[in-house]
Amino acid sequence: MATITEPQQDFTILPELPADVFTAPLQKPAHVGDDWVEPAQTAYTSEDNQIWDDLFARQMNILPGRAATAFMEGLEKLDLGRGGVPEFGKLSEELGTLTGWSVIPVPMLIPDHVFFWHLANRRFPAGNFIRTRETFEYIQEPDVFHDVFGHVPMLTDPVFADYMQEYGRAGWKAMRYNRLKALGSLYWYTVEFGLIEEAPGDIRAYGAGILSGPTEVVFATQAKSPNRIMLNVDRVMRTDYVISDLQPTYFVIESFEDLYRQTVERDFDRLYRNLAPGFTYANSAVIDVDYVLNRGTQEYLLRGGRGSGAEPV
Ligand code: HBI
Ligand code: FE
Repeated sequence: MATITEPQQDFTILPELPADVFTAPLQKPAHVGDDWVEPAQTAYTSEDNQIWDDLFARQMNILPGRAATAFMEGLEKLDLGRGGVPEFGKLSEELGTLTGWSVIPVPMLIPDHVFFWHLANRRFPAGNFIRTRETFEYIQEPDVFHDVFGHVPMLTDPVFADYMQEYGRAGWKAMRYNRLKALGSLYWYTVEFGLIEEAPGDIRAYGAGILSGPTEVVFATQAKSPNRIMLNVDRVMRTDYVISDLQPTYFVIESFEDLYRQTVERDFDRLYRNLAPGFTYANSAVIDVDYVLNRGTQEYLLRGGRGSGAEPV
């Protein structure tokens, strides 16, 4: 098979999305440009700020001992509990000093190639809006609490910060091979739902999807249902994912250096050429090459998951 040659790798220029590349269509609001960046951060009401404070307090009751050390240190470095929704300008200044990242406001989910482009330039797109009391427990869309509380602390870790940028840069190649979904799976199982084994048997969460809600923190690190498998980038990119319920499987890294190394050393050309069009493995599958830390009972999934009101055991 012919090798697909790389395009000019100028990551400062927003790439064109070819019409024949598969990605979810999103309706761009009229007030944002092609970069999808909001002209300004939302002016939050006092109720909005109170929601942030209550969400913050709730998570701080659950996270110690369950969240990765790097995450807890990031929260502290950025002082995200100073009260109210953080101001992105100030946050970007502080984060810029630490690792050169900034936080920019976006209205909603943005297209994959625009998202990758921002990451490749060390800009983290964060949802502008905040959830309401009605959706306090669970929302599927990324709001400012998920994005800023969940993601931004990890960007204070120099190695993780580099991983995120490399991830964004990898988007160009995924687009050329029409494999954005496969690369999305790597994001899902690391940045959103990743676990790290900090010491033998000491499993902590570093994924923002876990850390920004109350239920999955305990489920991911302690429950009997899910599989916990050592991360293999090649395997993860062949694995399906669902966005509407607790995960049947979590992938565990030994260190952020290891995650970074596995990703930059991966021969993505070879991987993309060999991938089937869809995903090969179900999200609950355990396969023979896996290094399994815990084989889950899948009780939660088998009892019907979120829709059935099953206990997250
Ligand atoms: N948009 N606002 C926002 N936040 C995301 O996390 C995000 C996105 N668009 C696309 C996207 N993520 C995916 O490319 C990744 O989940 C792989
Ligand atoms: Fe997220």
